[in-house]
Amino acid sequence: MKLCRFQQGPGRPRVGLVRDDDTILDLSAEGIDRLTSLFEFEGLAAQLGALAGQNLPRLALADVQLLAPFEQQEVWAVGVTYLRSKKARMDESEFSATAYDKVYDAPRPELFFKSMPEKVIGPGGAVGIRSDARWSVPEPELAFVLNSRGHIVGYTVGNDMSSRDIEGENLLYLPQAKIYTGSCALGPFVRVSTTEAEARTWKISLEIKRSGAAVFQGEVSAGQLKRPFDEMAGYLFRCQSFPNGAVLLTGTGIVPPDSFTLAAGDVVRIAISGVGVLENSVVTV
Ligand code: DO4
Ligand code: MG
Repeated sequence: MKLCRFQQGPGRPRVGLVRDDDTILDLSAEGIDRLTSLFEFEGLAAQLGALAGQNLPRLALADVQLLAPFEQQEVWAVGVTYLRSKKARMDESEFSATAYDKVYDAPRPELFFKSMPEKVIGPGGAVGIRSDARWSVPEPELAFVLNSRGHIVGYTVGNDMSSRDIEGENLLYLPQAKIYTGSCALGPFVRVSTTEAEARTWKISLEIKRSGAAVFQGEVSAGQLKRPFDEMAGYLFRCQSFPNGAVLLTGTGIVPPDSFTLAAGDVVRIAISGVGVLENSVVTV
């Protein structure tokens, strides 16, 4: 089952249950207009099952504007969770190579703050590359949607846009490499009621198009994520509370070759087989 947040024209954001036939059931008709509240329900699957059987207004996906699928959740990220990411970071920086090598195997993961909710780019929006960076890449990542108790209630598609030259120059520049206008995109759906075992069978793929032609394509299995899901969520909620829940990006396993950098006008398409496709254009900020 998948949930979304959407808008029609200038109307207020609404919550929808996504059906297999490219339509959505408008849950706002039942007074449900916040995903955050739904994520707090212990019996979410049963409740959504019951709602799916009701005669709710149905809208074509093509007729609505999909929004990032959450409301007030902070976005955080785990890093260096795939072998490919560890190798890429160690190659990009002699200065920080030991830190990346160590954190890959350490019990405590690398966790960093990524975005305030209001700054997140939704499906179809424009992600940013910094005008003062020379080497910019998208990072396609499986994202956990966590409720206030730290339970993984769903999964969405995430893009942890990064400036690799700034990150590689000095580890202390990480916040500047990771947090800037348009550096985080999420959506389009939240896949709920599924297990870690199932999520680990999903394929994550990235395609970057320039002037209509593919300039990079890559794929990884979410099964290659090194850390157990509860471990990553558990560290985020250690000694910190999130009254509205949180979103946690889980690291990238796809890294374009070192000769590649994004350019304004590119289109980034990230697909996760069990969730959906997040597509964004690129602008310089
Ligand atoms: O410290 C570097 C960031 C790592 C990261 O974002 C990733 O592995 O996805
Ligand atoms: Mg990342």
